[in-house]
Amino acid sequence: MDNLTESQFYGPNLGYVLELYERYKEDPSSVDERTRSFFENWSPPRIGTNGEAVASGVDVDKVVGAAKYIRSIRDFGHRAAQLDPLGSEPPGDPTLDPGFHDLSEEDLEALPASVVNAPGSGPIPERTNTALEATEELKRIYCKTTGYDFGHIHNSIERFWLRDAVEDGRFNEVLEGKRAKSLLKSLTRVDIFEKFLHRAFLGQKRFSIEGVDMLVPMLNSLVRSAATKGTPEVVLGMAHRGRLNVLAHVLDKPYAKMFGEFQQPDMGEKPSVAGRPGEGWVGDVKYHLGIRGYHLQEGEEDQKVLINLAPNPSHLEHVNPVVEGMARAAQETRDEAGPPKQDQEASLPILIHGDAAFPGEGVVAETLNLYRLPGYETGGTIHIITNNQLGFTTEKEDARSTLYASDLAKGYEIPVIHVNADDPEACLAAVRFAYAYREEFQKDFMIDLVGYRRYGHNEADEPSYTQPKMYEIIRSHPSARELWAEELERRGIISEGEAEEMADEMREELEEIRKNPDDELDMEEEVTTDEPHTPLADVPETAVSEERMVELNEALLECPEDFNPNEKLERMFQKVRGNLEDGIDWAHAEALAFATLLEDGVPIRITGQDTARGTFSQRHSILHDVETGESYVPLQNIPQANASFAVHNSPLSEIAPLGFEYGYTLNAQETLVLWEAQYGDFVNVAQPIIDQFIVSGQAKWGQTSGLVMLLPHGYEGQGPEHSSARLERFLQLAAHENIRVANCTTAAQYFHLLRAQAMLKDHQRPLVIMTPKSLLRHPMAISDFEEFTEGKFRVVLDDEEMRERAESVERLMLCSGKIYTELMASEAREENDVTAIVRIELLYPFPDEEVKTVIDGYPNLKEIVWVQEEPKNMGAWPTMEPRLRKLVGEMPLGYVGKPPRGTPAQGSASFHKREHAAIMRAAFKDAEESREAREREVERAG
Ligand SMILES: Cc1ncc(C[n+]2csc(CCOP(=O)(O)OP(=O)(O)O)c2C)c(N)n1
Repeated sequence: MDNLTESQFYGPNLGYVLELYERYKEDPSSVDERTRSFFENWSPPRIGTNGEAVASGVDVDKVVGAAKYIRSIRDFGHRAAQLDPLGSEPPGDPTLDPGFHDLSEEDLEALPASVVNAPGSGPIPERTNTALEATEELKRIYCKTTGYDFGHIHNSIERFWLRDAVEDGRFNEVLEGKRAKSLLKSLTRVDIFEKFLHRAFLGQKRFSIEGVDMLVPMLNSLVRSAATKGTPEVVLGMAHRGRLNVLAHVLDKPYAKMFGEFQQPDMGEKPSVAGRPGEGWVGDVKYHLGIRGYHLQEGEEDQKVLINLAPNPSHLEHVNPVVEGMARAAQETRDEAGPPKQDQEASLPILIHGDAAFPGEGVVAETLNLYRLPGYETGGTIHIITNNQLGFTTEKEDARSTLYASDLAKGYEIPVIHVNADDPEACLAAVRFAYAYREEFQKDFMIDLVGYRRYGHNEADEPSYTQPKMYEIIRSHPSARELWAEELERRGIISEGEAEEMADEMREELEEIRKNPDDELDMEEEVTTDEPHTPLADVPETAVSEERMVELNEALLECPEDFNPNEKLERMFQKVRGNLEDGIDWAHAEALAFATLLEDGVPIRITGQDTARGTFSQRHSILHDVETGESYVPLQNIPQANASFAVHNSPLSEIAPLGFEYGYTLNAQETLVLWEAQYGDFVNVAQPIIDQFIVSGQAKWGQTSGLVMLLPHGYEGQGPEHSSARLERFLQLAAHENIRVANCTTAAQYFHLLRAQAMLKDHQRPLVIMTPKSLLRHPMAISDFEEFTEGKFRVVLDDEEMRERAESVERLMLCSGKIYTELMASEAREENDVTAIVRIELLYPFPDEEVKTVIDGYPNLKEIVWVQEEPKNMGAWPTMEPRLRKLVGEMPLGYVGKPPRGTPAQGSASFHKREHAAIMRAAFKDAEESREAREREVERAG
């Protein structure tokens, strides 16, 4: 127990009591009656020399104790709330006992409510007289079936808003008449649908919602709020749990369609949601499928909300950043120059989480961290944890180190409501609360919906192997529908037997649809109609006229009159970018590509770690005034622009930022969206987003994306984590033209490639570009002006010098990326007049025809060698080898590069140098030398 002294009392409470006392003395009627009668027998304490209160006529400790007691109820009341429908004992808290504060009922009875509440301290003192009444009322509010967990919110305006909203009960509604019955109807649909599926499709996985049934009415309430507000889109992300019920009762997916999917579990042949049968289509299990459906607010045509349920992979929680990106894209308009214009009311993101996955998966924290960042904020996401108190078979003690499943949210100052899933009115109050908070503060809100899981993890799983006691309780625990029906009977809103009639009707309806499914199938559904074949070999024309280029370049070099640029940067810009005729380097080419696209009306968004400046100090897309620190973005200010340009530094993470950009592309198909990795090596941190969305989204869900990934790649002696963007992984994942993978070597090639990607709107595919580091400024990567004003992206670059004397060429070196510049610069090249060096700039889709044409153009070839700087088990070789073998027929095909390794690059710069010199030597060894001898050459260098 706290050892309170009077001196501790000196502070806000004493000040307040004294102030109240002064008011009372001046005008007794200015305080309420209870306070008046209290002051009649009270004399103020004297203040000691150190400011402490000494000797008073009132027991100051009691006042302090009461104030602390009230504070404890507000902050820790949730620990005593009955949150578990299965009736487990709440953890409680000693401070929730008045005795802890040395208070008896009589003490509290003797204090007026206002004495222990500072002015403006909420609505409770207004409706109670004594401190006893006030504390009892507070306990009724804070310790019932809702736990208000707000103690971590520091902002005082938010804190007071939250406290007042809880205590004046503005979101509570005791449901009556039609509204109470409508909820029963909704719970009946939820419950009977699951029971029907359970019986009709025995043993099939459906990840039943039962135990957190209120999720459906809660989501519908949120959608209605959005509709009333005029929000055109709700973006919803969730994993397997309860998804079928949400599809049926929030998105109105026809039952017949769902039954069809149960009867035909093989989704490979007949896609049911997006896409169509075709090459590459493989479909997905039914509880991962996305869908877009419309909600129409009754009677009002203009209150139509698109509910966009993102398809999700099994990888729990990884859909979170994708949903945020989709929501942000829906909130922005991009058809004018400048930054995009965001309207946070234009979409509402909702994320449903599992109680084991939320605290467990790192992507959750990464995504939460985005919610107030300028490039990522979406005006607040509403989170609901469908907390069934189990993860598969794992109990919470093994799943998290915190009391609540939601505790991670506290670190982000997200208010949390825990609510008992068997109290429907409390659940609905929680979503109203969440929606209003988002409206007020444009921040995330968390609802921890505490329920249970009726069956095992899936319906074929036996839960009593692992949780025998829990399932003993669950077996006899009535459903939310049954409990609500009982309550309505008790309140006299429905008659006995009415609830069962409702349930019977629903059963009959479902039975009827199962028998005659065709009657129901007339649903509006959006289907992707993208062509499966997207050869980038049909490269679009992307050259830009001289005049346009010069004008855009001038506009890019302009700054406002009163802007004070960094002098060094300004000098560098004028020198390197001042005259296009002097040649154009990589970053300059990128800026020009962006400028031309903006003029063409293509919006652009580019993000990544330190992307605004560029990791290698090459981009400088935001300039900073040296006097004022103000920033200026040339691409947002060129007068020719007809679309928006957004550039943002991302937080230091990969999964969530990449997932976000992928999501953004889905809802902004007209926009060129680029994500840049700091070094390409770090892209593997985002591997689940690549595997589960970027490369497979089309095959699983018919979902196309034009996302561009810029991945710095190249061996420059900087060690294992600053060398390789893991080209081999992308090439391994490439199939059925699901992505494009390029490793280009010149600024002009990069320029055309970016423009081509933006122009291939009807054939969108993610584009992976291995981008350079040293090549950013390498003379061989600088392109002549004419290369921009003529031509287009070339998938293969022939050896122009040797082409002139093709007859004399006996060896053909094929390579991709930076190693080309090294091969060209090596002494051996000068001495060797029988070897041509050809670059493959587009590695996937593999341009076999173009490569074949080049090969055929050298009639006297004796050997073809693939040269790369990566180890043999990495880089392009593992995927090039079978493709080239098919092309070259009997011709010997050799490999020159590093031996196979477990790590992509060497740890020391000198080792790197030795090895690269050996690769150069081996590459130019002529055909008489055996392949093994060449490989030994490189191995010896190690
Ligand atoms: C990243 C990841 N790890 C593991 C799994 C396997 N898995 C599927 S569901 C599940 C339990 C999830 O528990 P919870 O988050 O509480 O959701 P619930 O199924 O109980 O609703 C597990 C471990 C997965 N799908 N994804």
